[in-house]
Amino acid sequence: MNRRTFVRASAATIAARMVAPRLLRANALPVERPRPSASQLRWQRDEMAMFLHFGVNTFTDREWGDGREDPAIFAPTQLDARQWARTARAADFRSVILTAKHHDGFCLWPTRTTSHSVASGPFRGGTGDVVREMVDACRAEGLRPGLYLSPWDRNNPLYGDSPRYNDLYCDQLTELLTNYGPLAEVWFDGANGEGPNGRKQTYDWPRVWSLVRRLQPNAVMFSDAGPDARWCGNENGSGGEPNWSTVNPDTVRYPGQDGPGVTAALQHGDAAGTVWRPAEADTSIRKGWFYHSDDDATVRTEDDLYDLYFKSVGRNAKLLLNVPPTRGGLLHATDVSRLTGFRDRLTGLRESRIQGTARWTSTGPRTAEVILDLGRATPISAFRLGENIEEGQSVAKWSLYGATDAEWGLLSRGTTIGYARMGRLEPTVVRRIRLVIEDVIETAGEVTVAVYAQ
Ligand code: FUL
Repeated sequence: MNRRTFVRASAATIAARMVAPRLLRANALPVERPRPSASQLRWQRDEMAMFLHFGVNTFTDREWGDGREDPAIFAPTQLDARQWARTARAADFRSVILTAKHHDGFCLWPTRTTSHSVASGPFRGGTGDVVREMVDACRAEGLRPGLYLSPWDRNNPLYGDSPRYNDLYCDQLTELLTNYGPLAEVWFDGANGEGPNGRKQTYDWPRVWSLVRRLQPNAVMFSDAGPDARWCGNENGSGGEPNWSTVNPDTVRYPGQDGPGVTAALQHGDAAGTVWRPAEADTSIRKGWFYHSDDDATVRTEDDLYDLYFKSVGRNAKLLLNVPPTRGGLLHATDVSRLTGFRDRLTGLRESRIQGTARWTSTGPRTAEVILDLGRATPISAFRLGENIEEGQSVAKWSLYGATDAEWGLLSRGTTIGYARMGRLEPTVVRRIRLVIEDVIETAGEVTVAVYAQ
């Protein structure tokens, strides 16, 4: 191996390239390892998106409306989508996803498909369009908009009449996908409740996905079953350990699928998976997804948000953090100030990065080691590892050591790295850092290592 090819001269950034012959696990691996599309890459590098749950539930204090809500109750009087977008941007979010329709069926845009929408209420005198205001605000603030259209619809009489409801659902999607410019993400859950008289709705997911692909080829489609990004298997925002961005598409075939192995497949992905489908970790800044004044005391603290970043982005997932607008139509002052504190913590982390000199050694066909000399004994409290995922994901096992003199002490160890693997440490004084890559499943690209004082 030519060492020069593998070492990046930049200070605390260490690049290692390992050659892993296909021999050992060749039969378990696809010939071509999956890699992210340009959209998936951008989606992951965004790191954080903001979720906005807003609708009739905001006014009834429910989490799941039953579809019988009077559209007149949707009456935000101070709605300012620019405040949502400004808050998101200031806190380092790169996109915002709005509930265009939740399970109650109330549409936040003036759809032609039903009168159960903003057009039937007092908002902007019946001429308003929350989706339009959200996408315009995002673009004005340099953010990319995304939309969630619940497949479960407790209002629409066609729900449960499978082909007819599927037509209607695709009509709603078509409106959203054609009238609002480019969308970063289209978000689907698998909720599939009762229809009128207990009728069961069978969704046509292949049709839905091909419609989105055709009308918004650059949008990332999220659901349990992707096709572009997958649910991480819980609603507390934690990425799996391990967390592979590859999956076997036969394990979770449609959103809402239940059964043995589904949760584990969502959380961990599959090292031998044939499809690139990274995990998105969704959670709320409050107890509920919708705003309830009773939840004002449950807003995550900045410490909690900082931890959440390590558990999601720091475990190779994308963080989708819900921050629900109030009845007035604004993000609550408490949520905004917690987000500001969180952003300050992230900035502090990035600015506390400690520079050093890297030395790389290949120790075997599937192993490598990187030593980072910080030049002086200095306290560290966090680290970040990262693979160059443009080339796929490969690291399966690693250990991180620190030393002030000749003796190495274990700081942390883990399995996958992927886009990012971060950890917080008890403040430890070290002069040198050593990352040992103990196993890879395939040729790995660059592995970067950074350490931080805070
Ligand atoms: C779930 C829904 O049932 C919840 O209300 C919420 O929207 C969550 C993000 O997705 O499927």
